[in-house]
Amino acid sequence: MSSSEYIEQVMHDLEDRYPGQSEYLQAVHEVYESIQPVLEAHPEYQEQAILERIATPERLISFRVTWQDDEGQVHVNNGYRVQHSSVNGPYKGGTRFDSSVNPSILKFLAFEQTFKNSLTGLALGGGKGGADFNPIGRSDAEIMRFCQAYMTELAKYISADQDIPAGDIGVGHREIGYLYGQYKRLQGVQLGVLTGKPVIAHGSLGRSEATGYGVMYFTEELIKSHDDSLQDKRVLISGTGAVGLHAIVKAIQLGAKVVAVSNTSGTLADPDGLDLDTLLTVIVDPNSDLVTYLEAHDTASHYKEAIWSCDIEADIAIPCAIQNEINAEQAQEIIERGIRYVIEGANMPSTAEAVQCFRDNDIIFAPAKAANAGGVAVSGLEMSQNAQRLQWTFEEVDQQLQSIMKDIFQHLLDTCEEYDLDHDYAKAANIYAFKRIAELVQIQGVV
Ligand code: 2IT
Repeated sequence: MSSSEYIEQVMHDLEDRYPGQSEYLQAVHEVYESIQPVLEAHPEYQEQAILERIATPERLISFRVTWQDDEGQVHVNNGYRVQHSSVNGPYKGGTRFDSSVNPSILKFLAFEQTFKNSLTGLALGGGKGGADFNPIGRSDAEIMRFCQAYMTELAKYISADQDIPAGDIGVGHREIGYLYGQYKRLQGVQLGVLTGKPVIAHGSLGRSEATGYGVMYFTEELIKSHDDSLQDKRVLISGTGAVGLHAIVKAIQLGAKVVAVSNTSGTLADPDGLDLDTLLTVIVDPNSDLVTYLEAHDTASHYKEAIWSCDIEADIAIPCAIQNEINAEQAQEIIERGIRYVIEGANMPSTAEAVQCFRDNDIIFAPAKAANAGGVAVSGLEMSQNAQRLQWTFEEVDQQLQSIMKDIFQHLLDTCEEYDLDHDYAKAANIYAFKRIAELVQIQGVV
């Protein structure tokens, strides 16, 4: 069978086995359509079923989470942990609490995480977990009981050397604190069993900022390599969670103008650039939303629509909200409004059709698995600090983050050159990570 037939057969097989797991199939397809040159150089990968072994999670743990709300009502949620790949180290990846969580979404995230983690150069395998629990509107006590119930099941499967969860959408310092406390109650002290811990609980300085800052460090490298600069570039950023918030801060620090931001309360825009101090006050206050910004700056505008559907001119788009937030139609529209660079801050925020549209229009596109790897990279540094029983300074962590993001971009440039990919950084990230993972699978034998 030719290598393209092999890829096609594996994709057909996955579609037959996992009908309806659209996000998972989308993520695998995006990688496997890029790696034909590697398969051609390694015909033995077919007999060894390397594609099947890389796409299939080593383990998918699924459990019931039973908890009681403040009124005494008992609820049942579905909890999961996808232990996708351990070939590059212990399973590592975040935890998402959101009503959209299902096996397809967690399998896509764990698959992506495996590739992302291998790009960091650290010894990290891939995993992801979560629950279809919606934390919005829940009291602190309810969040604590939910986290305790979730960890009561999960604790059986994780440890500092085996599987190290962190946060993601719906899981921040507070949740990690409760999850950590419950793990300790059940299994004893293990500092490094979770990352993204509050700094006082021996989390890493700079972990909260790492994904957003990393996205901007990566963007700076990429723009420089195109003989361009971030200075005064007009930037659109969706999402005001941990990733979006810190991307906004770093973008402005690096000289760019953030001309629009968005979250579930709509889109806020100012063609002259939004004011960082007011924006920070509005974003971090749980009792206000983006409209509040207008009280201090009436030159700005607020729209109810998603940022990608608003008529705002800009140079760079940085989607930091959620998977598949940019569809083909919106991709076409933002290109018409002047966007030349798209850097993914969220995991897989562009649909396959949107990515194709960027490619067809020569937009410089950076995939999440490279651009947002700074978060998990600093999680890796948190594991090192916990193992050393030391806490590094913010500057030390930030320095290492910058150097990791620079190295990732360099790997993409080198891969583009080696495989004659022009500036197809998505393909380069897939090829670079796939080569490493495939070799790791091979050298560890048939297991
Ligand atoms: O998507 C991601 O890379 C994360 N949610 C961070 C994972 C981690 O283990 O820090």
